[in-house]
Amino acid sequence: EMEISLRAAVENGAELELFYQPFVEADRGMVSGFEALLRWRRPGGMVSPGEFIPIAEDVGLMHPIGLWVLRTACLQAMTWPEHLTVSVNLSPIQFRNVDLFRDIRAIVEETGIEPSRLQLEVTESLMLENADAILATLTDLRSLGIRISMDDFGTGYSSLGYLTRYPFDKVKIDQSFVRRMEMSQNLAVIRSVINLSEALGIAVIAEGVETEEHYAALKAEGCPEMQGYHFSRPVPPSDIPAVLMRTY
Ligand code: G
Ligand code: G
Ligand code: NA
Ligand code: MN
Repeated sequence: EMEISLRAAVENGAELELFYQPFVEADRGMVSGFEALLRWRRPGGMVSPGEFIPIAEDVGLMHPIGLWVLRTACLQAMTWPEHLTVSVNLSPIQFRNVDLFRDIRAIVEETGIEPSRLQLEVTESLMLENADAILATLTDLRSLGIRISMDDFGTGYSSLGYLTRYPFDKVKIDQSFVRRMEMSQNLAVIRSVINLSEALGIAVIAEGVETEEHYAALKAEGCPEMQGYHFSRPVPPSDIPAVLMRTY
């Protein structure tokens, strides 16, 4: 049942929306970019992507949805000040489509987005797929100037190895470490990811920053960029100007 209405939502495009959650640069306390997060507004209410993305993946709808997200996010970013980046999540399923690279390149050209403003977020589960093909696609995307982020870092099976074997520009420290950073084990992981990314020349951002205390503690650890409810929840595009007015 959800499959049929999801198919209709993709075809008429009317019920899908993107919300945006800011990244904050710790030094200046200013917004550096936004992550696009998909929302499905059905007549009965909002459905979480956690619920419908697995279905979209199962029924072959993830590729068209993913391209809609990318095109919409790039067009939106074209209305922002030019220093702001836009981040888009990619499902591992999208990498099974041999046209993925060409489709992304076409959207970059068609929307006119400066490729270095575009970040694509992939999760560690992607690295469990066909490694050579994934590596080739990520390398092709980077050759256009697009940035690649590893999302939810530290939750996977072989996180450290992936960082050296695949061409990432940024790692996103998973929310689970930040949420309970009072525990010395979590703090140790956060510290080592910050040090490691520095040593490897990779950018780093902490996700799930919900409190002033966590913001201050992460700044003290030298974490350069952060994201979380402390700064802003994901907001509709109409709220972006207000978010840009704030400093933290
Ligand atoms: O926004 P929210 O916390 O409800 O997102 C739940 C999950 O859905 C997160 O894991 C998030 O990464 C994922 N998600 C949100 N938007 C997209 C999207 O456009 N594409 C993909 N592949 N995943 C998304
Ligand atoms: O998998 P990914 O990291 O893309 O998931 C992003 C999801 O995390 C979004 O759905 C977003 O709503 C949620 N999120 C973002 N910041 C916070 C936060 O500070 N606390 C919690 N609990 N969730 C957050
Ligand atoms: Na993400
Ligand atoms: Mn994440």
